[in-house]
Amino acid sequence: MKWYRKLHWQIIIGLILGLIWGLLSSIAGFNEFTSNYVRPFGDIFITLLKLIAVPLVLASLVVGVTSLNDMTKLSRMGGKTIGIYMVTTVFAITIGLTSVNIIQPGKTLPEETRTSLMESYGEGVQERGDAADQLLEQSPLQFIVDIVPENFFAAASDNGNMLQIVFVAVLLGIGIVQIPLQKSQVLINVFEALNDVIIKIVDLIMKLAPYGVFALMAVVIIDLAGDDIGQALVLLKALGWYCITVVIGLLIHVIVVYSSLFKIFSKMKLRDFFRAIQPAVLLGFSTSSSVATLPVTMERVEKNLGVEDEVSSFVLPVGATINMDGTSLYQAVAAVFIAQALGLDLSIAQQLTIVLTATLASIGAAGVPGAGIIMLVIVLQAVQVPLEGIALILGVDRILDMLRTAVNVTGDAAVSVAVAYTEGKLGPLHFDDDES
Ligand code: DAS
Repeated sequence: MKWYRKLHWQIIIGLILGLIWGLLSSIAGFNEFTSNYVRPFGDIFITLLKLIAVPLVLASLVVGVTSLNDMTKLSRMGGKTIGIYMVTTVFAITIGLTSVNIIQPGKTLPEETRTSLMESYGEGVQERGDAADQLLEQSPLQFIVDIVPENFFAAASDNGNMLQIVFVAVLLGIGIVQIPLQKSQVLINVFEALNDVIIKIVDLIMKLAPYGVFALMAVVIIDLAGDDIGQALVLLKALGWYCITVVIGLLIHVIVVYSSLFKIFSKMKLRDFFRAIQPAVLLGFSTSSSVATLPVTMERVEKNLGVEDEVSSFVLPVGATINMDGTSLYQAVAAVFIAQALGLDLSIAQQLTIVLTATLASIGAAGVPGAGIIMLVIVLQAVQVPLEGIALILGVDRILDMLRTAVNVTGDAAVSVAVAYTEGKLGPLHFDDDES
């Protein structure tokens, strides 16, 4: 099989060509053409993946729950899953805080710039302030209340509410196993067949990935650069350091935390792990959506990492919404960067508050593009950093969203390996040499 026929190479080529197209478009001034005739293909691709995410989660979770022949397994696995997810999230935030306090990207701005930023950042992000007020009017446990949908079909239509789909699917699965098998078998067969059909549809959609990813990257570049690249040079330099801080934090987290996780559970080599889930990580990067990537994450975790579907169909949908190591690390860095850029010093107590609020904010963030920066308002409000500072980092948020979503997807897959290993449901690794 020639290398360029392999899907992940095609996705990488799509990414690179998209970057080149975006830069040429900004420099040669045909952004309007790109926006009108390239952007739609990226939108179609993401929409297709979101279309398939809800039926996939429903079918795979019902199949997963009904295959757990005794309910104790579900509660045991649920507790283990949530526990490991929370531990990796706290590690992520701690790594984020350490890197931003050592590199101090916000302090690369000249003193006079920081002072003027503190004065001038009052306009332009009021709507984020409103979002913050709404979020903060809610009780801290509102995100738990939001898990229970009052109407399944309404929940199924709102992609960001994947937790509600998870809730209904688990409830449906528990209901099915409570009735005699000869009655429920027909229903289980239907969901198993539906699950297989959906995985086939995912394969079809994935054939469009290189084209969708090309469009997504081109659009990211023209949105970031705009028409006049020179206007924000000083801020760009500070933003460059800010992005470097996030990237270093994410790399440390992935290399240190996930390889440590594998040393304790499964002895899997990080190299093999990434080779198995590479298309899902790349897709998370290009779509900035854990939910849209979920179908591919599930396929790679089951088919290549050897995680049995009764584990993956529970661990992954839950992880795609509440486990966002990349997002929580990013929120810690962003909050401190904005404080630094506005000339504010945060006390240790305030930084410890960031650990709690970034954990909650990442749990509450939906697995869709941009969710992390919206939930960042909770963290900023908790440490009295002006919300207006979000305007500073908006321009580069999409690129960081791509990186943190790739880490979010990686974290979900890593924890599914750990949970499967402790459940004795981890089979051998499998690499598709003939991957198309
Ligand atoms: N884009 C979100 C996701 O899908 C993460 C984020 O916005 O921080 O995981």
